[in-house]
Amino acid sequence: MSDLKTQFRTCNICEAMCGLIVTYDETQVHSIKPNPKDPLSRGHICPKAVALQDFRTDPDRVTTPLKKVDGEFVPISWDEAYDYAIEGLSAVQAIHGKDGVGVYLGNPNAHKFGNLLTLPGLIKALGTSNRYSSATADQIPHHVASIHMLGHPMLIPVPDVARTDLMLILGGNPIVSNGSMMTAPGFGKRMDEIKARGGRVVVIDPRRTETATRAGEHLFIQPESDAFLLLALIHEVFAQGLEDLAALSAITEGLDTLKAAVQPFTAEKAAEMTGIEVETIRTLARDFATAKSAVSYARMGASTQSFGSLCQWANNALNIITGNFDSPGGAMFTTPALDYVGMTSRKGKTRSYPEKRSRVSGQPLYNGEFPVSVMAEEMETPGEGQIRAMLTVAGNPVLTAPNGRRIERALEKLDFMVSIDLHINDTTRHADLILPASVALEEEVYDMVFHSFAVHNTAAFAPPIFAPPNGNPQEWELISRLTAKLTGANDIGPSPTKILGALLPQGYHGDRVSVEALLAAPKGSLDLGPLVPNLADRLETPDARLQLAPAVFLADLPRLLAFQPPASAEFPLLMIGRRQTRSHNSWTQNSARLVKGRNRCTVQINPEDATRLGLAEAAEVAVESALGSVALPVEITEEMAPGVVSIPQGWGQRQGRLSAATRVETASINDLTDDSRVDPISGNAAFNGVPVRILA
Ligand SMILES: Nc1nc2c(c(=O)[nH]1)N[C@H]1C(S)=C(S)[C@@H](COP(=O)(O)OP(=O)(O)OC[C@H]3O[C@@H](n4cnc5c(=O)[nH]c(N)nc54)[C@H](O)[C@@H]3O)O[C@H]1N2
Ligand SMILES: Nc1nc2c(c(=O)[nH]1)N[C@H]1C(S)=C(S)[C@@H](COP(=O)(O)OP(=O)(O)OC[C@H]3O[C@@H](n4cnc5c(=O)[nH]c(N)nc54)[C@H](O)[C@@H]3O)O[C@H]1N2
Ligand code: SF4
Ligand SMILES: [Mo]
Repeated sequence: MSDLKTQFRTCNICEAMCGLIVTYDETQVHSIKPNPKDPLSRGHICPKAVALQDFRTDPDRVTTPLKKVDGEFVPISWDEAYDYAIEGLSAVQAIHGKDGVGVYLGNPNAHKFGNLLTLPGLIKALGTSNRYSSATADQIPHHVASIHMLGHPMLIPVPDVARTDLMLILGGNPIVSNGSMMTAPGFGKRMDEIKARGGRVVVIDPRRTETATRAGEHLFIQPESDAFLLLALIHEVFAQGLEDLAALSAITEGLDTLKAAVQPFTAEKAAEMTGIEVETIRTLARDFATAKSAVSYARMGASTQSFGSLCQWANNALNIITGNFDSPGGAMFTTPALDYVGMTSRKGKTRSYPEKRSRVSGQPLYNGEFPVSVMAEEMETPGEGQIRAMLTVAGNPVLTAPNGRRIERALEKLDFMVSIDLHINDTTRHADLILPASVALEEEVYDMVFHSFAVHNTAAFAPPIFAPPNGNPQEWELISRLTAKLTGANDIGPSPTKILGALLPQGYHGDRVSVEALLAAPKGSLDLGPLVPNLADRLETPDARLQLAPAVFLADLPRLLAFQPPASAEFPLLMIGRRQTRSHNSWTQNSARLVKGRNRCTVQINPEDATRLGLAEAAEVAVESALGSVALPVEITEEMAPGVVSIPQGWGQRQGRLSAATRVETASINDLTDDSRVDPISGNAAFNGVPVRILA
């Protein structure tokens, strides 16, 4: 055992950035344990961290470039693969123009700084404006709220969980998800700490989640009605004369406009739409406004719905008018070592938003990307700008985008497709060429994105532990080689670590943080301190003022007022998704240690609804929407609000991957979701509140 080595490393599967201690020898991992001294995660990990080793040794992993020949994938050399990729993409662009190639970037890219630093070069070399990512199936309303209120899409407030006295959580389940746009590993312990100091956590969700149970206070809410609740809370704060912008009053615009705009959004109206009682709403508004500090946090459930942007705007506005913005215990802004906002500052610049609209249905483009909801129609609809070839990098939209089956049909008809991935899966099986990616343990790790959303400022870097198999390049290198081939450049440019080394000195802690300092950090991570008020210096709006009532949100209020839940006699139930501790989106289901045990891909339903429909526990049923049908077992539980059912996201792997040993037949929620349901301001997919029926 003398050759066992140890490394401190950050897990980069999800946003929590847990500190790990990995012991390994030349060929394999011996153990993956939590790092109790990590200043952010403080000893927390989840079962997925241990599976990091499985992604490397997965027998189904793609480990050579694969070319499709007569419908079968055959291994080819890297030289051949690069040439084939460039030929195929260039041929399509020669006939159909630059926009003939579409690009879809999936979630794992956000966790790999090598990809984040090299993909922009590849996209620029392709010159296409047909760009998509999982961000529009997730969080674009947060960015849109920040653009219009604060002037920069990445200037996003984070709940100061360590100091708050009252936390509202709408549409987030951080005990399971480990926090999103809020890096807060070990959230359960953090909630216990809030309560131990006499504070409260109130969860508002159509499902009594793991987070709700541990918080101890939970209110059921009807799907997609959050904006009514948030606007009524604002209405009540004004009505009770409790507004107080504290230090921000000198730099804020639009208080009177906001006050007038929320007039129709009374507690009575919110009660009717949400199912939460009038008195509860009034008391909650008073408690929130009068708490020493309070923070409202609205996440996935409040973002992936028809009113996602209104929710994120109203959520910020509630924090602002109660003095809980940029203030300890409220919503605050990080000062990360790598300051992405500063690097891409928009100060003094005037832009109009949305920057563009999509060709076929006119959906908005933000952050250079069109909504994934329009990707299929952009492939299907002839004319200038039609997508005829796709490049997917770390994405699986057939399972993860709304109306995934339509995407699948559209991919089948493309002239050419390249995927950079780990697996042949429901998306990549349509590719003509698959280029194998390196996995986490084969790469340097530094989190370029999620330090910006962390509840405490830290920084950590670690080198690779193993080399990629078969002498394969690291993923950034393969991306850079494609770029160099496209542009005719002689070399592939600096490594991501080199770029990082040049960027860190320009960040908030440039005097202390460098790659060398991070490598020498005794606990594997540098503690850069708690969140500090800083908004006055950071506002990026053209007039450098905080905009409380941007016109784009006010203009959407009549649509909200006219909203009727879409349940009908034909489709009487409303469907929402859920996340699970032992799976991550659609791609970790090949780890035997994560999928073992009972089939967790079930449709959850309230006992009253189950009885009315004559459904028995564990019975196999069909769940149908206007778009499709899936079969899966029933799970009857008091956790569900009446009238609402839940199916977990990320399942439904049909073919091409999952070796027989670990395969369970499951269903894809996105066979049921509808790509025509979007939040019109941001174009974000409205996954929540899809009308469905259940047939025994
Ligand atoms: N274990 C695990 N962790 C993950 C992931 C994973 O797949 N597995 N995925 C990662 C990713 S990519 C992300 S973006 C984050 C997301 O992290 P979270 O934002 O915490 O997302 P979810 O856990 O899906 O929780 C969303 C909650 O919204 C509720 N909800 C649904 N509709 C509504 C509604 O209309 N109103 C309200 N108020 N609530 C609603 C759901 O019941 C659910 O409890 O998680 C990340 N972490
Ligand atoms: N109905 C419903 N749909 C949802 C959601 C929901 O809550 N409900 N959640 C949405 C959210 S928040 C998100 S973020 C999206 C996620 O949507 P996607 O990003 O499209 O999906 P993932 O499942 O994360 O797919 C990751 C892909 O990357 C591959 N991969 C893993 N690691 C690497 C790597 O290091 N390099 C490369 N090149 N490939 C890799 C995997 O094999 C897989 O094919 O799903 C969205 N879809
Ligand atoms: S919570 Fe996220 S970062 Fe932490 S160990 Fe699990 S997957 Fe990794
Ligand atoms: Mo996500």
